[in-house]
Amino acid sequence: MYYEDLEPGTGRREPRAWLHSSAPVLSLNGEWRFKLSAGPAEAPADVMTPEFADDGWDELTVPGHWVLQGHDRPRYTNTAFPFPIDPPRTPAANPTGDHRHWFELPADWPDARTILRFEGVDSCFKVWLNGVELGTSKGSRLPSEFEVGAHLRPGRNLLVVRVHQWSSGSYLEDQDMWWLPGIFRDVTLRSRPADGIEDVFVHADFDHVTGAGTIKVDCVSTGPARVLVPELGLDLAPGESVTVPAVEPWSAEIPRLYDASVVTPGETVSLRIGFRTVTIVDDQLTVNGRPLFFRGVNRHEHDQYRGRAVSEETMRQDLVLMKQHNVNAVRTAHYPPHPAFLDLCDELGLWVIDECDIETHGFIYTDWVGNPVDDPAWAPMLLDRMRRTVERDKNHPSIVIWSLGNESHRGRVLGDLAAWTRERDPGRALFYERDRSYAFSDFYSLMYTPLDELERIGSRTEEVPEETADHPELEARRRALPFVLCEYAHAMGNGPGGLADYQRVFEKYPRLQGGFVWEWIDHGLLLPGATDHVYGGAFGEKVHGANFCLDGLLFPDRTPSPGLIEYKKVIEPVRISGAGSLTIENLRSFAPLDDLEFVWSEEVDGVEMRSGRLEVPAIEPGASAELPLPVEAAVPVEPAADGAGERWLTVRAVLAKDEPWAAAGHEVAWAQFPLPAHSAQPGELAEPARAADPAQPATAAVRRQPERSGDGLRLGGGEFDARTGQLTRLFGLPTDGPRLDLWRAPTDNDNGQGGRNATVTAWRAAGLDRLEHRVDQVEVTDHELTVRTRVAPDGLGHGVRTTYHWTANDDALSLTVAVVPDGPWNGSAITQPCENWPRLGVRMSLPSSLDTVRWFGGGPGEAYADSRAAARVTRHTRTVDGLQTPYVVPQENGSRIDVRWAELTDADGNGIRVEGAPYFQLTARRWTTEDLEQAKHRSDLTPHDRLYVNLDLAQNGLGSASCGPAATADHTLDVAAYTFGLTWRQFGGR
Ligand code: IPT
Repeated sequence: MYYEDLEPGTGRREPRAWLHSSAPVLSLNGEWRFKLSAGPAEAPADVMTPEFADDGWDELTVPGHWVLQGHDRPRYTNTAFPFPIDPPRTPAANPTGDHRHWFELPADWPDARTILRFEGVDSCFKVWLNGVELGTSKGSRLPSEFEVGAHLRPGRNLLVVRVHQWSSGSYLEDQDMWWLPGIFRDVTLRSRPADGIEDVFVHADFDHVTGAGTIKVDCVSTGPARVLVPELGLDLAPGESVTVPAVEPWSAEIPRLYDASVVTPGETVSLRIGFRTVTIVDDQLTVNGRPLFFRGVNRHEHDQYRGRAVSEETMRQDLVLMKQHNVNAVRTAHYPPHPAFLDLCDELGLWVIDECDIETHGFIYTDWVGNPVDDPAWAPMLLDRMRRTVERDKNHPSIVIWSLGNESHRGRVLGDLAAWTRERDPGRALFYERDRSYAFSDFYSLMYTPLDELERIGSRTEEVPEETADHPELEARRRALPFVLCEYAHAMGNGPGGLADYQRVFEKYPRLQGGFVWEWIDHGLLLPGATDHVYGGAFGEKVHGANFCLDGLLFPDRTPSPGLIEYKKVIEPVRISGAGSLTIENLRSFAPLDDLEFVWSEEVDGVEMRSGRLEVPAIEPGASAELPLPVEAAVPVEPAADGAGERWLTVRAVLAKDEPWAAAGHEVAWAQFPLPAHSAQPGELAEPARAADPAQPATAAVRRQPERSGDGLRLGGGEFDARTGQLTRLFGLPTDGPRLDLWRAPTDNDNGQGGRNATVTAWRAAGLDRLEHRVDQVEVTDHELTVRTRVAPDGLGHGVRTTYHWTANDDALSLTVAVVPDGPWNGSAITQPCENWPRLGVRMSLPSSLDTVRWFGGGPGEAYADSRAAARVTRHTRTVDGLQTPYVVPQENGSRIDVRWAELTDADGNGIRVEGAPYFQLTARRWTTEDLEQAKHRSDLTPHDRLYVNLDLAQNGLGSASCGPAATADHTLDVAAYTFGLTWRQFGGR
């Protein structure tokens, strides 16, 4: 059967470029008739005939996936094939969708050849026009064209397409994503003029030494053709090469395109040409003579409602968001995207790795036995995919690298694909990651590499891979290749942590040419009428990848997650730094900074005092300039009434004028510098001012004394249970008092991957999720209340001795918490060691009416030890609900870092103020950590009528262990003795 054989297709035309032609095109997108059968055997035999009665059939929107339109169900697997591995056979239950579409041929449709084109059908189909079979095709994310010949009639025509969800092709399409069958990209009829243009291959090189551009456009045409580039005054024959002494090159930074056309008497094809030359010089990929540096993302096509049937508007939105967040490169993981996406990349400026639609990952479960990429019988299917990729996309200047595919282990056939590609297009580099000999790749590449390994690769001291150990020549070649980290920083749930560390290592070694975060967007689906996004397992699938598809920098609705905000900061193309003076570094490869304007502001206690513009000289790519500080740092500024006089200088680089992807004023880069609080030397930078230590009350203040009354105890604004020492009221507000908290609702990265790297395993084994609190002593002295406790889990010998030390003066109630680990935290003969804690702080509850939070510290978004570059110090305000980050699967989130003080107030502006000594980390939510941990979807979180507040000294870093390394040692919260302080005050006029 055609869906199980090793033929890539039948009756199809040769692959060719995606062209913008003047010849008539009829879109066949729209409402089609649809019927799903359980398998090919159950599908109606005469469905292709015009007489067939489809009255009872449903309507289906094409392009679209039937599983997202009420037929059958989507399935998500990461690596597993959702059918038995028996290549090239398919299961009997092979959902088969028959599509019927009557369309009217316009009366003026030319009397010439016509072709029918499908941009993408998942995974295999047969097509009939007016009852006549045109052919079959496989290769879901690739185009197929058929001659319709004399079968097309004036007036009404019937197109019938039978689509099988599973085919031999499915074995090559095991990407980590939803299995979404259907005609999910456009369907068109295209008139082919007698003297028209069949194919075009643009070669436009740039000589960075002379500034000259060389252009040659190869054409396959049925009429005499000319190539016109009006702006350059060119009128060339196809295949004629001409060098223009001066052209403006194309780069992702300055995406200069020249309009061009290929003209025959019967047809005009419009092109947009970018001059650029891709070469590998020594160990670096260069374009136009400059090494590239990828600040990249891996992008799947995903829309929360429509799956991979993404609209052009969505494609543009993705690219605009990428540009706005300083992303300069995209790997089209793991298949060629809709062709319009690549036009947009040319236009807006992105470096592209265009990846072929090949991934055989599921053969991991046969130990790679039967892997198609190592079986010559599969060569036609595989080569067909590479050809269709390269031929379709060969005219995009944005594409600088072809990728043979993803995660398909090793195999001879990959060598055939590489050889064909190099021959067909010597003008681009070639990429394949999984073959550790890299024999078919111009890059050395890995995924999810830990930092220390990355350092070794940068410094060329990495170990020899097994695959090249006995092949010195291959090993020498591999060692000389540029390195690209094609996937890293797994953005699943809260995270990734460590982006700034990766960037530091990337920038240190020229061999490292950057990386691509995994991945751009969460693949959550929003089904009709639902409020929660679903992920694997929602449809009763037996084999599924659960929430492993929720690992993007965008939430499924395309709102940026904190991970994207962090990435934007870390990959800024302009670095502003300083000590004594300012240094501005242009980290771009091609563009000067003349599109940017530099502005500064000076804040005291988070309130702006002065601001202005910075005059920045021209700074060439790779160069930097030093400038004097823009403020008269010696001028004393009065502290704000509620502050300590902490001064900060903020310098921001913003767009000077509108760009196609953002308006003037859009912030590209920024930095903050602490200024001396008072009259220091002009131009001097300083450590941030520290708030007073609450444990050391100012001498002038009146120290309050504890007063007993019945079972209670009052100390300043605090009321305590005299027996337990628990705070019960805080300035009159009921509270259940701050008590030690070491637990957080595990993040996906805490959970690790299937037990690997699961920090949470050690945490749970150490009982951190079930700590009991025992009060050992409540001691009241003249001016102090001291509560000594031991916090420990049942059944284990370790715990923490925790002492709460309360004092009060004037209007302030202060607490110092001293924590000392006790017992065998480093494990025993049968328990494992627990080396770090998720968090260290206190938790308390307050009335839910305090639902506005204003704070001075890091923000506005959440931040953690290894994901805090984007937090800037100023005053921020959010509602309690606005503090939450809505991860699709609830988990720890929303922590604000370096908080000096925070005010939690009600609608009348009354409430509580809490101050750190000097800083704390703040979370406030209307549900508990336990609720967060239990919840599987956002709607599982029901607000209580209390506010749960965590005031932490620190939290463990995030890492990206959901697929990769855990937080590195410098971002872990080690099990050790700590002391921290907090002070509360009544706030407002209540
Ligand atoms: C890597 C895959 O290439 C990618 O598609 C995705 O599945 C990612 O993992 C995890 O989300 S492969 C893995 C072996 C690192």
